[in-house]
Amino acid sequence: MSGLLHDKNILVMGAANQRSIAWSIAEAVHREGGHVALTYQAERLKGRVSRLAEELGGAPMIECDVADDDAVRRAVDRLAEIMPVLHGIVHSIAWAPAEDLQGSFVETTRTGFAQANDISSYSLIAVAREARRLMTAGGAVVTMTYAGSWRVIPNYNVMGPAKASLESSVRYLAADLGPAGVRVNAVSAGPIATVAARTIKDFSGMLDLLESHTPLRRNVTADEVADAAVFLLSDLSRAITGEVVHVDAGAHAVT
Ligand code: NAD
Ligand code: 0WE
Repeated sequence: MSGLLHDKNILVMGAANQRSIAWSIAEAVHREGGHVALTYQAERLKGRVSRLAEELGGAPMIECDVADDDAVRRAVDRLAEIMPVLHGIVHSIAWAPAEDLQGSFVETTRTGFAQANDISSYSLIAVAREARRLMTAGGAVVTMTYAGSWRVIPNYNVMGPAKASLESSVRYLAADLGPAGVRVNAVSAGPIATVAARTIKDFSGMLDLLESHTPLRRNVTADEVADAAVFLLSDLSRAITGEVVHVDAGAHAVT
């Protein structure tokens, strides 16, 4: 068997449904010969995620609410029974209160800011801290970010600073875990119509604008983002760590 991730054990966190970027990554990892374990946020998502897991030939599924350190530890304990050696982690999780993704940024609440950073940024540190005990053969951590971290995008609001914090954590984690052979990178994806994105006001207007302005004159698909994640999980990227790779049809390069 060939495949870029042949026989690699990869934990994929953040698949909620068929549109989730995490799901496209899980499919791409499977295609490349990797073994996927999926985590899901809560009981209410279990049914839907189990149908996805079936499509991968019965991938193991573990509940993990990343807001809770004990839940993260229990999830990694369960993972250890299935995958004693882990080669990769995909963190594809973000959340902020809906009321903080509209209106004036200056109205951002203390609790909204704390929650957005807790779920969307701190959780990467919590997961890396627990799961590194399974990454005894080295490995790769990949998280998902968005250009709202470094440029102002209307309504992205509190998620902007949360993604800036996430990208900075990628660099600090890369420095910390590099000596153990663990690389840490982020994919900065252009907008994709997932559940998390479609609730955003005038999302389709944004897609239309990008179609006429990006260097490639189009938007990106979750499958294209997934292929970049596979690259970052694979040995092809063995000298890349602490990096943020834009998969955005070139949007970051133009005004
Ligand atoms: P999605 O809604 O399918 O995925 C978000 C996931 O976060 C869901 O599976 C949800 O269950 C999970 N989650 C939220 N709170 C959680 C918690 N407390 N514990 C565990 N899981 C929790 O949407 P998506 O677009 O696939 O988002 C995935 C990642 O991609 C996010 O980090 C997002 O910021 C990023 N991203 C998305 C886009 C886009 O346009 N869709 C662009 C760039 C980056
Ligand atoms: O990171 C994101 C979205 C993350 C997100 C989405 C929601 C919707 C539902 C976080 N929290 C919530 N909370 C909810 O209650 N993206 C990169 C997608 C996104 O969101 C935007 C975008 C894009 C792109 C918001 C405004 C403008 C563009």
